[in-house]
Amino acid sequence: RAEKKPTVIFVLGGPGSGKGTQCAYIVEHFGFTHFSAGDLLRAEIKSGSENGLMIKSMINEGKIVPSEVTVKLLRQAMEESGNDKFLIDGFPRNDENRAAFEAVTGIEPAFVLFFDCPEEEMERRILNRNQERDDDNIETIRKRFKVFLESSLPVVQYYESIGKVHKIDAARPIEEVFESVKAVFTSINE
Ligand code: UP5
Ligand code: MG
Repeated sequence: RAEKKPTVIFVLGGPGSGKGTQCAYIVEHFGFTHFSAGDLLRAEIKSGSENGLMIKSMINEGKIVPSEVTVKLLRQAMEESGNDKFLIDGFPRNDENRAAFEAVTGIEPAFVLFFDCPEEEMERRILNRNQERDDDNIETIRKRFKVFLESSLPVVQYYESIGKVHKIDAARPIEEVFESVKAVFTSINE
């Protein structure tokens, strides 16, 4: 039985680059279901699962949670959603994440959106956010930036090397960034 694979778009970019903000707009305009890997992990902590403490300490250190945990949460969320078009935000964060998702789901992304933003601007945004996230303190923010440069940018570079990245200048006002995002989705649908 040939089952049609869902469409997946990975939404990548540094901490505070605007991934969640832009995904909310994409959902409104283009009918995707949005899953933030970070949000799923934070929900897992709140649920009191046996992995909760491990996840909490990794997030507080800005470290990348083991793929088996994150991929399982993403796969469950996708299965339960009833949709077949997904924005996966903040994942994959390293090469191991990327390989594990592909091995478990058999899905390769249709394309990757990459929000490019200078670190000073991302830091400013996170410090102004006030969402009471445990990792929004300056020490953890610096660790998140370091992990992003060392482990996550190489994933973006990999997808660039196979021609799948749409790079967006994310250092502009929210509406302007979304105009560029919209142009990508509109050109894909034609
Ligand atoms: N804002 C947004 N766009 C703006 C704009 N154009 N101009 C001005 N302001 C703008 O935006 C951040 C703030 O900036 C908001 O206040 C917004 O209003 C404003 P947001 O859209 O929230 O940015 P986002 O890129 O989503 O930032 P976030 O902090 O969520 O990114 P991270 O990648 O750091 O966080 P995430 O939740 O993905 O991951 C957190 C941690 O979970 C990781 O550090 C890691 O420890 C763990 N994790 C894993 O281990 N594995 C995973 O797969 C995923 C996460
Ligand atoms: Mg986010």
